[in-house]
Amino acid sequence: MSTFEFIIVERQNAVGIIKLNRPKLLNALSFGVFGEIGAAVDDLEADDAIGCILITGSDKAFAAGADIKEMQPKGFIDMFNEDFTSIGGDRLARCRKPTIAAVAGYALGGGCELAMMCDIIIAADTAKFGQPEITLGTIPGIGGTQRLTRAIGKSKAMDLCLTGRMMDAQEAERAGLVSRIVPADKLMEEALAAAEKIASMSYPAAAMAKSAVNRALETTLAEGLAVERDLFRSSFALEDRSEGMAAFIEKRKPNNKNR
Ligand code: CO8
Repeated sequence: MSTFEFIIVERQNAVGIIKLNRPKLLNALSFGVFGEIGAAVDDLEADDAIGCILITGSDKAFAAGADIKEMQPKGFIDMFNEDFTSIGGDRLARCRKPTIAAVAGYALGGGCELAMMCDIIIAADTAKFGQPEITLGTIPGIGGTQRLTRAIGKSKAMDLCLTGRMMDAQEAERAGLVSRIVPADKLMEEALAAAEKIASMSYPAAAMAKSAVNRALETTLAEGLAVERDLFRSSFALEDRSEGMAAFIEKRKPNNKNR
């Protein structure tokens, strides 16, 4: 089990919670923070008791971006040599277990990119999303031009990446970036309820659904439909599938064994 300086990791029932914990710097994502997120995902993914991972920040900021003070003195070769896509950052996107970002306050730059690495973004009504890197003379580096464009389309992604403006929770929901908006004081309650619901499902079925939805972003419709069909058929090899249908017929809750 890893120990952490910049994040707090808790387990609540079957949910693993990663809370970014640099409140004075609005959870600025230093290389240390990214490394710890990666280690926490490793731990939670390996833990059979965990069925869903929830990442969150503070009331004021999910994360206000990569740590500008840490990056400022670096040159091209420093950033070229930093493996910032495989640590923490993209590690979350490669997590096999379902992931939720619970976002209140600022989710800017790397913060917005971190949220977009999750399967679902639940936003407090205080959430603000943006890719302000252009104002610093740089561009998004861990998915802001790619995942954002796929999520909200070219025109709005260009608008955000070229002007650096922020969009509020309502605009983000209309644009399809977030799945739902909840009152700020209910964010953790609602996000945890969603995470616990997901964790109560058959884990292999959830992994299949996640894998199939993600494939939709990477491939043609015909190829994606073929993948979906194969995974659907494969689910008939699961004990949980047989149990789930029997439970429906017998009007009782399924007893998932995650196999
Ligand atoms: N990095 C470092 N420190 C930060 C950051 C940041 N991203 N954001 C805020 N802080 C610090 C401030 O410097 C301040 O520290 P101090 O008290 O020591 O001066 C403290 O947090 C509080 O911030 P503010 O006083 O500025 O708070 P305000 O409420 O006035 O403003 C804002 C809040 C609007 C969020 C403002 O802080 C802001 O604009 N922050 C920067 C946002 C930004 O530009 N983010 C993009 C960063 S670049 C990036 O994310 C590239 C990602 C590519 C991947 C890289 C992998 C390594």
